Amino acid sequence: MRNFYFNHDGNVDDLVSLLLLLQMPDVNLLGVGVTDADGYVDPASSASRKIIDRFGHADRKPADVAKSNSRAKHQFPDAWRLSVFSFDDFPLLNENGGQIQTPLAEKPGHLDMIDKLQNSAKKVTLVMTGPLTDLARALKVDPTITEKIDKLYWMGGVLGSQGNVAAPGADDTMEWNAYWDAEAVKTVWDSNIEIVMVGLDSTNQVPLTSELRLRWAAQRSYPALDLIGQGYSLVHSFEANSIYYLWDVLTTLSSRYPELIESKRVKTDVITTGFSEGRTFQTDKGREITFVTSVDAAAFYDKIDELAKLAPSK
Ligand code: AGV
Ligand code: CA
Repeated sequence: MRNFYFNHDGNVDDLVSLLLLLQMPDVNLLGVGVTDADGYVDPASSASRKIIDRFGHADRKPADVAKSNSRAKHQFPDAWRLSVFSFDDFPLLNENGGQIQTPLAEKPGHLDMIDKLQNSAKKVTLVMTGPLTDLARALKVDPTITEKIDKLYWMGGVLGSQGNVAAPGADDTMEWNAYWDAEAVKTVWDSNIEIVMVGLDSTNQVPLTSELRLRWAAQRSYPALDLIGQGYSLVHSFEANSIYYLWDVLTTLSSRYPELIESKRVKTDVITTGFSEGRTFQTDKGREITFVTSVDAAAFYDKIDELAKLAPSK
């Protein structure tokens, strides 16, 4: 068994990532933290607890879910943050009259992360699919947690010049999770944690297409694939530049199935002020990370199906 900790921020692909992490046969998920970023934190925590109730396996599911009290430097648009209210209301997650077994953790996200890491006998794989704020705050409270982190897999950043932030005062060279709190990215980059960055450069290779939606629809007799199809039906791109990708799911599957991806070692840094706040870039003076360059998309989609079919049927 491998020990994992997951911090996400409540958009559809974050919740699908949780669902799939719960199915990995040799992954013991020690804990889940929810950041108030790309989804409102209350329905995002509630939906996470319901997913664990309905789709977790008794021998390896987390005991609770921690709500973060970290706050944005730049908050996500409400148009994106609202979808989790609908997700949390899905009938598939509310067959128990809305009762939830998995409790909320007593501590906020960053302190929960410290506890779960320090209480682990083994090193932990940390997967983060939203801003890095909770990890940056955890490092300030207890810098020794780095000894318990095997690797950090982070969905965030971009090394090409095209970002995905369309906001006044931003030059669109940055990715949203980095823009939400660029200082936090810097803090994590300044630590000695082994970082694997899944940026837009690789996630651009796995867009959400109508073929994928139909592929999941055709398999909806499997409850987890039904939930995935329903979840993604909440998100559509009506503006240029806001195509939905399987950003977080790629990050999550990379953390356990590195054979799906290719990567290289690069030196990088992050800009924390001005028009390019949140921009990650390559530089010889930067710190070394593993940067994911490409993905075997066909194998990746197959893996989603395979894991989803392992979910408890009832
Ligand atoms: O920048 C990608 C991150 C991922 O962690 N999120 C979505 C994923 O959860 C922000 C984001 C960028 N474009 C979006 C986003 C869109 N069109 N809808 C919702 N979220
Ligand atoms: Ca996310």
